[in-house]
Amino acid sequence: MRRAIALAARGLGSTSPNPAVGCVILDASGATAGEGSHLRAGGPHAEVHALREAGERARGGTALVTLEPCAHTGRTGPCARALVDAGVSRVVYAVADPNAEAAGGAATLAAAGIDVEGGLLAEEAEEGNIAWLTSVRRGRPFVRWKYAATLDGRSAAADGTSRWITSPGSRADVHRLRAEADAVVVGSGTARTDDPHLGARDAALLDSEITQPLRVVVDSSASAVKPGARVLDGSAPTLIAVAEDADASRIEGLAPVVRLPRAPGGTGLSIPALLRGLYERDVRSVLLEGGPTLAGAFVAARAVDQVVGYLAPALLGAGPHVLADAGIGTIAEALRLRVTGADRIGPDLRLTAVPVLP
Ligand code: AOF
Ligand code: ZN
Repeated sequence: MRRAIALAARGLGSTSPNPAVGCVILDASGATAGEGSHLRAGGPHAEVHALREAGERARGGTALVTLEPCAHTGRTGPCARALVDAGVSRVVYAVADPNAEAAGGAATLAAAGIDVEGGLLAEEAEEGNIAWLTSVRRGRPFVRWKYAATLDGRSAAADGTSRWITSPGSRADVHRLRAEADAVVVGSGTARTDDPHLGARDAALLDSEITQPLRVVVDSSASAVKPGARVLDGSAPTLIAVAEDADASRIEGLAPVVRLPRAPGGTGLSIPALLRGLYERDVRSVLLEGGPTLAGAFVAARAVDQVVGYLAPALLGAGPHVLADAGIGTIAEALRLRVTGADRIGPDLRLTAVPVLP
């Protein structure tokens, strides 16, 4: 199963709106007979690739899959049926399929007399497919909020300078997160002051091997994105989200524009409406990159599913904080998190945490 989880990771960033899935087929003697990864939506499922490689050796063998095999005929045929037809005698999967349309594979397999077991290394497999699983369960994209800060939580110095707070290793890691995401989202302040490019680069990969995320600028008053901005360089698609009542004539023609309602009582856009709009565009995972105002609005909307903080061992004592007002006025209202990872990246610390659900 651990191998299947590693195979699933190959599809991260390229299978959306479908899940990243891995599969290993063992023959009757327990030797690996086939391996498969789901690589793109509409393409063969992981089980199909693995069965193809295993051929006759699948008969009497065991299939290990990171997600419950599907029972539906969608863009491809049902994998549960393919496993029955191949004659495997045992199927072990990690996570049950939350997609109502495809679920039911375990029951199909059991009805065919196959020995079925779910839940093996479920936690690890969940983590490897967290974006897709969360988006299906919530009916909106998974949101990962990433920030880089000094140890005292500042994202820039008092004079606005911010390059480079974290080390090259941390910055490379952010590019990996961008490549995994379907969309990278920033607010108008970041667009105005940093003129970010928001593309993914990877020293180990060719540009053509990276699926570039959709670049989204939340520019409610349609005033931050200017002609010549780096997000408009055409190297990846860009979407500008503006308020319904904004005068978008300045930016129409620069990039596709989506008009959204404002947050009730606020000046920014409605975060649920923004996420709905992105989900409708097949976005299943969002990397929220800043700045503090937009991050505050996401936290206020309880729309952050994971926090990834890159902490540089430096102190500033002044300058903007990574998170602005999130509508939290008292300690009892704090958004409590559970740390799921603490890793050193060169001189920096990368902390990963998820909200503790009430
Ligand atoms: C995948 N790859 O390896 C597995 C999936 O759009 P379809 O017809 O390809 O079906 C997608 C659904 O099938 C998906 O939402 C999930 O519930 C199930 N299993 N999907 O894309 C795979 N095993
Ligand atoms: Zn399938």
